[in-house]
Amino acid sequence: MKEYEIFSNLKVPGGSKIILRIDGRKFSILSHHLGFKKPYDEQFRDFMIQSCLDFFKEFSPSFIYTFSDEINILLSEIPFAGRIEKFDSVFASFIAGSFTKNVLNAGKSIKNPISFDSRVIPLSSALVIEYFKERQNEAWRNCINGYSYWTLREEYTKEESMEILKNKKSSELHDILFKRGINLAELPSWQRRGVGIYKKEVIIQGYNPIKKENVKSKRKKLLVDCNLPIFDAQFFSENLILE
Ligand SMILES: Nc1nc2c(ncn2[C@@H]2O[C@H](COP(=O)(O)OP(=O)(O)OP(=O)(O)O)[C@@H](O)[C@H]2O)c(=O)[nH]1
Ligand SMILES: [Mg+2]
Repeated sequence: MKEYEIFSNLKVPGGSKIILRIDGRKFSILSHHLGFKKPYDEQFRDFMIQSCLDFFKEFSPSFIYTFSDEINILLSEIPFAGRIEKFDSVFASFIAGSFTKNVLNAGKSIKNPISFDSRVIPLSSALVIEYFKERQNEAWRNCINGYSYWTLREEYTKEESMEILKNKKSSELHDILFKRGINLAELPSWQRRGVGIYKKEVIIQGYNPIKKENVKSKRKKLLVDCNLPIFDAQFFSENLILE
């Protein structure tokens, strides 16, 4: 029957960088059941971050970027001999298992099993930076739309809010929110720009007892960065993400 396993030889192209995008399935319903605050909930964010950290410890990727219910992962090497079936199944189920563990450990109960979808995106190094810039733009759009909708819902029904928001430019949304006391530019960075998980070089102060002198050395420390800059080439080169 092996000849019927027709997708098992589907592999990522050699020589390209591999990004995974893993996205929560029906998380609008899950968030409602778990009673997360709208549009942003710190505990939900922390569950997503913990899943990213679990992934980092298990698979040592180069970079993870998360916002809302999605996780973008730049792999540092190609596991499973590059087999797409393995990537999509193992990584998505790993995140679903981790996320479920995080929810249960926090003392919450779940009605239905949690799942994530997964896609594999092969890119050249130059396009990797473009990819993360695009996802960060999506995080920002998500932030504007989320605040606009949930702020209007305090005064209007679902249908009325959607009608008001239809075809509005982002400057008009800024105005709607500003009039109601929300300045988008002052929202926490993790809501506007998402969260990065990566290893950052830090300088460690030590003491050499033989030479009897203070010494400085470089170490890489895993960082959960909730204060990301707007992504540009400098961010990726400074943090050696594409090395
Ligand atoms: N309350 C709350 N909900 C959140 C938060 N972050 C993400 N979500 C929910 O996650 C959803 C993510 O969007 P989508 O991935 O398009 O929606 P989905 O319901 O997961 O749909 P599929 O991915 O197509 O299965 C948002 O619409 C929110 O409902 C949060 O901080 N608080
Ligand atoms: Mg989703």
